[in-house]
Amino acid sequence: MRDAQAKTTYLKDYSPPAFEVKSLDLTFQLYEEGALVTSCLQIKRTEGANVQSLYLNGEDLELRSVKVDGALLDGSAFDVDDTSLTIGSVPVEFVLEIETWIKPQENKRLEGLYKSSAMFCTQCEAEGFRRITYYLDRPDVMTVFTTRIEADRAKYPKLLSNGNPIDSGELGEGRHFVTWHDPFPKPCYLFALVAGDLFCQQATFETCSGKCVDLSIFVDHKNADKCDYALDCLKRSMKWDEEVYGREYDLDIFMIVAVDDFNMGAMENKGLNIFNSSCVLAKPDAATDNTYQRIDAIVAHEYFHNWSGNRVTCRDWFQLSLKEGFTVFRDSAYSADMNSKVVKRIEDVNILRTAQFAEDAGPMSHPIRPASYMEISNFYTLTVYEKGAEVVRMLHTLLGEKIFRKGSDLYFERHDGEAVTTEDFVAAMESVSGRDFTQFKRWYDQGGTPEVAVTSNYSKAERRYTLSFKQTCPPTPGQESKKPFLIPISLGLVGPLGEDYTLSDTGKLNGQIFELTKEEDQLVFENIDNEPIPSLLRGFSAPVKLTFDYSDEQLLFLMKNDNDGFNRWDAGQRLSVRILQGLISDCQKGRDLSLSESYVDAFRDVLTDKSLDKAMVCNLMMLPAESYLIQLSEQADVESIHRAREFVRLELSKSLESELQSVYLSNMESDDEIDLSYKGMSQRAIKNMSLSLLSVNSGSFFLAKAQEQFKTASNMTDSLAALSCLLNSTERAVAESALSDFHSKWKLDAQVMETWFSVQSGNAKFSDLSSVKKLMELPDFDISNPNKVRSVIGVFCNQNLPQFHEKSGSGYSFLADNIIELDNLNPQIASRLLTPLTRWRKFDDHRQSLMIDQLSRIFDKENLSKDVREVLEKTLPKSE
Ligand code: B3K
Ligand code: ZN
Repeated sequence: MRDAQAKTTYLKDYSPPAFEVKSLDLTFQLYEEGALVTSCLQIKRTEGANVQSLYLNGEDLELRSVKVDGALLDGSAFDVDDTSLTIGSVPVEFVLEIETWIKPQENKRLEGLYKSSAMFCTQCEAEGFRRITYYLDRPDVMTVFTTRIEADRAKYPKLLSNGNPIDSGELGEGRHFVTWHDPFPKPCYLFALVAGDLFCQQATFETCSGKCVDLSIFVDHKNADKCDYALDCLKRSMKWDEEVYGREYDLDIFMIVAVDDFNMGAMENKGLNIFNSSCVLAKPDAATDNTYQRIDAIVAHEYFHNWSGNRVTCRDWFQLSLKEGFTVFRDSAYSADMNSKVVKRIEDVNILRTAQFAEDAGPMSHPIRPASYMEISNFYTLTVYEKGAEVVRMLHTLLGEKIFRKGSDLYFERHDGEAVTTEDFVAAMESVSGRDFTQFKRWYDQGGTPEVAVTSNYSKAERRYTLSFKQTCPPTPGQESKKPFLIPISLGLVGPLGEDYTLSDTGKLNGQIFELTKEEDQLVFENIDNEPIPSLLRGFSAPVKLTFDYSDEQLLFLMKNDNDGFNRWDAGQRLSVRILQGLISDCQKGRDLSLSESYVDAFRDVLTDKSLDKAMVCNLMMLPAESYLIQLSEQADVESIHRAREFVRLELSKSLESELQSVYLSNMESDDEIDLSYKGMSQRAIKNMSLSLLSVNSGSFFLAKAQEQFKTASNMTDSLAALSCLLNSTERAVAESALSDFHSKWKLDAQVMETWFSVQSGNAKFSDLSSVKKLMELPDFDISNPNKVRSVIGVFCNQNLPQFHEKSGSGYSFLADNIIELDNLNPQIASRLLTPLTRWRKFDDHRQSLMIDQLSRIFDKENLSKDVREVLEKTLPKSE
């Protein structure tokens, strides 16, 4: 409904809590028809707070009783509405007891306490705890939790919560209880409860001070053989955090639970992490190498939160990037250490540039610390996470490894047990370095992607080379003009033999880093005998768009010779973008398409360069994604973008056929035992990249090899890669039969079925909208399961771009239909799914109006959730 207004929360309105909770005792009585929650709080008014009444958050709760200091309150002593319970006049210090009845079985939002298959589980971040009981649901209210869980023993033999078990026993009538106590004060968003019939795999870890920690992974019995890898990851992360950050684990036990219905990847609840099954369960025949790497990164991420998030938490949700940006920075460094630094950097930047830059340029654009929100769930974004990590990374670059570590030590020490702000984080870095980061902090509050235009001037006579820099930042919602940022630009000057010139100190350089602080500045290099090629923003030292007018030859040179691995890749990307943009324009003008020989040769060189890391070869061979090309277009022509990119792939496939075939053959594994090391994964990656490129041309070598690989693969990476290639085959029957074989083999494995769905829905050659609709009619699909929604609808709308943007607008109305349906079930998922429609400004007038029509249709829905409403209000043209 268009009239109801959602309430906006502003950072500037923050005020500290008027009450503190000294302890919280929770009792959960779990039944098949619902759960009775009794919460007993010791409350004390904050010194100096001038407030008589106690305001508590609560949603979808049935209030049974309220007692103050043991006395039952009658209805006149409190007010209760859809979102709160206010108790009129309370003493300075008192005991509050509240009983609520909730219905986890009916909770499809997957926030608060809900049922996933046969188990009870929780998700409280950001504001889910208020769906369990009335409480001060804000992260700066921290307390010690004691949780008693009662349930039927046969159905729920495992009863878990945060901290340590301190009591357990029988209750009669087949029921039992377990009581947990968490000694570390925490905000309620870190509370967790799990009850179910679960298999448990255990291991131990000895911490640096010699403490033995029991590690447990709880999963559905059918997944008992999928726990080993995550346990290994957990041990590796625990060790890494001790070695790199000096952080030791603090409780005696650490538990992970896998659940099938989960809104995101995982959740860092204190001592009891809850994971989406797809981000924790793996065995070689059922999980791809990408899944293995994702599991490693997410297990590490959630574990690292124990310090960056739990021990030191956020004062309010505007500070979300304090824990998320920092923790992504930490997990990314961990993955880089486990695999390859350069390859990890390329992967991170690729996501940032294709997806986060698009977010920065769209209607939902916000700084990493937003100034306001209507629904905080809408701010778990690439900006807060990935750009947030880039901002921490810049501090690391500016300070260097050692001082940064001193800063993080100080931050943890200074704020242990506190709920703090991003200012506190930067202040710790200032304290240890003596630097003033006032200007740097603009990164937290100014949104949008800064642009840095670089030009050069060389005087042979004076042997002088000058680089001129100019920074700007486009307007973003609510921020018309921006002040200059502090941008660390790592650079090198590359000589004719590929060597780096020694950069003489110009007074503005800190080693290889130039700190651009003004709108315009220059660097002057003396004694330069030959005009160098600048290698700029090495390692992508700042999240900016940097332009320099390179010639094709210079890019080809850097691609081969730059000493910075990241910039070798980036030179290739710049060149590919230029070539693709030319081809897109040729498509639009109806011209014949052609590719220069030197460009194809560059790919040939990469493919046959035995000195290169194989994963690096895959990245160098990768063309910029269609979504990246859309983002770079003034007005995106999806069909031409798709055609141009497919043309390049076809030409490469034809021209490099024999090289691709020999790379494929020489990287086939002989061993039956799968090698899950980085080397093993890189070898499979280069082999499957070759097969995939060969599939574009669909020759007989490809067809034979793909079919054979599909039949004989002993691991999911190879099996899925072959299947995905077979979908490109010109013979549809071949593809159909492979899909059906795969389905028969894996139909009982939910995680594998997700990949079976997405490999189809994302393939523009194989699937159009009607095939995707058919997938949704299969019994394997379930609209209330977020993973299935993402793997079919999400993948179709975000990856199968030619079909989604098909000009009748059928893709848009399909997405709108599903959002309308999902909004009643799970608003977070509905809101997230909206993203592709919010980008309507990028497309032609015809598509723009079709997309706006669908957005308006969603807006007209009765009882629209806050989540979707906020996105629509910010996205629809203002005249609406
Ligand atoms: N902190 C959680 C995300 C919670 C999202 C709530 N809508 C996972 C993570 O970033 O580790
Ligand atoms: Zn996180």
